[in-house]
Amino acid sequence: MDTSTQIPYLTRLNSLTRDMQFPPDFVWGAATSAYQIEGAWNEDGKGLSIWDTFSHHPGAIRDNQTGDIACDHYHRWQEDISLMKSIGLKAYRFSVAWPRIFPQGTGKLNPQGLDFYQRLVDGLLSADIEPFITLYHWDLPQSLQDQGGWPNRDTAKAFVQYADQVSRVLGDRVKYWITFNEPFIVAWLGYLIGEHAPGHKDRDEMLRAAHHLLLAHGWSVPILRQNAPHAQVGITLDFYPVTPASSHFADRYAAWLQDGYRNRWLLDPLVARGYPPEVIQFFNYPMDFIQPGDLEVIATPIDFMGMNYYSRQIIRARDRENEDFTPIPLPPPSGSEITEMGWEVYPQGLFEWLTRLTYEYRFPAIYVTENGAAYPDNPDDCRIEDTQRIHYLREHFAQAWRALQVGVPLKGYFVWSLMDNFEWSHGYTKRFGLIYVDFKTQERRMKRSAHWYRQVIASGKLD
Ligand code: GCO
Repeated sequence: MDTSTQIPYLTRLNSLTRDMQFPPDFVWGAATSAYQIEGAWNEDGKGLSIWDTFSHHPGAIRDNQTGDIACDHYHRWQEDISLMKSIGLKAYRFSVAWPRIFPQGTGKLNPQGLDFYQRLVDGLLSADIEPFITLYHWDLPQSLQDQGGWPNRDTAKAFVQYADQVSRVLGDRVKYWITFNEPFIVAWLGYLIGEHAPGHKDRDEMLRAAHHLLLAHGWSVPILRQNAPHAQVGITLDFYPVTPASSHFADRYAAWLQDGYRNRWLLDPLVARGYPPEVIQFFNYPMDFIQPGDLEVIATPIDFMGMNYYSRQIIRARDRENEDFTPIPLPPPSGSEITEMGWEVYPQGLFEWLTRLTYEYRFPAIYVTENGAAYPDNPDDCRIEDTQRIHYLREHFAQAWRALQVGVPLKGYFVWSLMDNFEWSHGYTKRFGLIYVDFKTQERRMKRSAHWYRQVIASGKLD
């Protein structure tokens, strides 16, 4: 069935997007992460990660689900590569599970863990799919958390050893390296809000964790370049346009603070601007964990910025009249489209951030390393007609195309996610995949969006 007959806005968009041609070398991909798909949590010498521990705490995850099995990708990776091939993906972004490589975080290496990623990389290359490795997508070895985790500076040193080891072995075959995925989320949800592993609620831990994540990144950039001679090295941050709730000065200032806290806190140090001073001052942060030379290390130039984009935030000041500028997030405006996560669909924000990263921050290359949406898919459809996901992706791809027209050095785009998977504290209740996974049988089925994406990739245009 033609989706445009079902949904009027698709018809409208079809006529607008007829000529949206992408460059022939545009890297169309899909992304996943180790803990969300691999399963095999205690196999072949793997050590425990903080997510193994956290997800086993009763009440931590929706319905007490865990990533013990997840998509069982550790055993089904060949089938998964075949599916990638059917979609026609040019690239695949995945993460390496640190506790498979160093079960205790440092020290004794587990060669079986490395072997898994060698097989995966070789399989991808022989299917003509470019591997993009993320070294850290949140699954810290538990033994490093036992020694303090990211708030402890030694964890950053351990990361460098791990990055060195992985890139020594895979550096001859893997060109694209992403040090960290969303370090803000690691520090904020993990150490301040407690919604993610390790579940702590401590402001100082959050600040230290964020700093050490950046430091680990900066230290490992030259090592990756040394071990992978043609390496392109970057980092992935999550970005949100922040819109003031009104034009009142207090709301605008609160939005600026939120932008500093949520976006620029990690972005500005990466480009040698240091931590945003207005945020430090407003929240009265102690910055005593910064040692001489740290900011220079963090600002080591990178080859590309990875951008994860999902939605925006609308912010008001806590108390306008009494000049309390504390940023308060508001729900999406009434009538706006939202995804199953409750996130407002705001495609123009992708354009806003791509242009900002280009013209304000001057990154030489940018990849959208994640973008996608959760919607309730109906498995009883023999074809899973996920028209809302197609609509979401089409609208965002169109903004990427717009950005290319104004000179943004956007090189590629990774849909989140290749397949339905373990969505952190939401367990298996939120499906982001292009591929439907039946978690009881592990059967995979391409959704309509995967077929649609295959056509976009094959033609290089939105039609
Ligand atoms: C993130 C992560 C992914 C999520 C995705 C959907 O951005 O939170 O990189 O692991 O699954 O973003 O929430």
